[in-house]
Amino acid sequence: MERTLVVVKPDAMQRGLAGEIISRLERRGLRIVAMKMLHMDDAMAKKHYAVHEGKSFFEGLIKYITSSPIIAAVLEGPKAVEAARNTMGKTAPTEATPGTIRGDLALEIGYNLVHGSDSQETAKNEIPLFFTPEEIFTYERDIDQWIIES
Ligand code: DAT
Ligand code: MG
Repeated sequence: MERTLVVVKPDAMQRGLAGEIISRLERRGLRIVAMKMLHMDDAMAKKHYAVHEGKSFFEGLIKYITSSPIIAAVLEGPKAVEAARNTMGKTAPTEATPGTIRGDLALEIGYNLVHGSDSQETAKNEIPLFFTPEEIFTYERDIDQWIIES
């Protein structure tokens, strides 16, 4: 089953939106298979956002993502990457459709509340930075038979 990394970013934690964000993804049908709260340090942030190194917003992004504790989670489901990204909405919140997390709850690109892996390959690289294999659970929910076609 496909997996994706979700991070509830510092602004969401400060605004008390962690439950709302996780709830929207969970209600969509995605299965939580790992979750933890942590405060990312500089080195971890730079690894996570390595692809953006050298861009004008990189330093601000590192400062922001390390400014407060965050919640990291691995969510699982059919097309989990696409489902999570669509539920989050476009990167720039003013371009995000109403009904999405960013479209409903955010205004600025630098405070867009949530991170989601952008491909299966990215997810496979991002997840091990946050979780050991033992911290990721394999299980089924009774309700899965009404959410996930076998
Ligand atoms: P996403 O988080 O939707 O995957 P991304 O990977 O392109 O977007 O960028 C990572 C984060 O960096 C993004 O959530 C917010 C910030 N960011 C991206 N582009 C930016 C820009 N042009 N100006 C300021 N911040 C930006
Ligand atoms: Mg990205």
